[in-house]
Amino acid sequence: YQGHFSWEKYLKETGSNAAPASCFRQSLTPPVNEFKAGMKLEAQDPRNTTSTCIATVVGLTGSRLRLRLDGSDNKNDFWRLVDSSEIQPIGNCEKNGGMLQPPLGFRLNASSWPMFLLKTLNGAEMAPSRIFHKEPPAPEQNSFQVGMKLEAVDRKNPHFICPATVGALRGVEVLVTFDGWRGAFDYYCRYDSRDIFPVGWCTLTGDNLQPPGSKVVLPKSLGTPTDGSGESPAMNPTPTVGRPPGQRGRKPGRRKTKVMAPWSQ
Ligand code: MLY
Repeated sequence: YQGHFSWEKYLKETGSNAAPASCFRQSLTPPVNEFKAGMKLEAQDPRNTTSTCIATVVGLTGSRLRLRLDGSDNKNDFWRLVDSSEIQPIGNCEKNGGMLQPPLGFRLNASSWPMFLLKTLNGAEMAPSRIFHKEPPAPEQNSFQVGMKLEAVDRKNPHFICPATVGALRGVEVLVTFDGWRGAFDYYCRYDSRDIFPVGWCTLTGDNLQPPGSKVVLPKSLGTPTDGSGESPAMNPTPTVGRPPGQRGRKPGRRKTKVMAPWSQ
């Protein structure tokens, strides 16, 4: 169940095409997620990619894991596919001659790291190596085209996967733009990024695809609307009159009006 959003209807309504699956560095049949909350594994520290840390699975969503580095806080969770090369079974780092590192922002004194490591691994449930999947190979070249539709991680809110459009190409990079949102969430990534997926990915994995935002984004040639309403969806307009400047969004106590988007089922 994906909040009534239907790609089939949406592609028709917008007269657009999905990027072919061969454009992406993703498995054609998404990898099964056999991880369980509480399992421990090794992960690259996203804030310090040269260090390998211990991570705990704190959530599961489709083919992805919500991870938290042991010894870190709960404000820096990150998401990885079960076929990411940035996660490994415990023991892998040492096997390759490396040493497990405390995460950036380790909440204890650095000198207590060895004892912390012993304690965190003692009696822990370690994710078995058979539930890790090999990362798919990268396509040979960037074969995206401007206007193609895809599903993409919102990097500012990485638990969200959202309908998106290729906004531009720049060598090996693609500009990911989020449908129905102004530019604030856009980003360039490599064509073989693990954060972009073919249309239908979330349906296959059971991950939760967000519906598009409701801002009508006009083609650049028609000029940019300058109403200053920021990133708030247009379908839920809130008059600025009578409200303190800078305070945006919904009036307290007022219920969001349910508006049917044309691409809803
Ligand atoms: N609280 C945020 C959420 C925005 C999400 C946008 N993504 C889906 C592209 C906001 O309203 O700004």
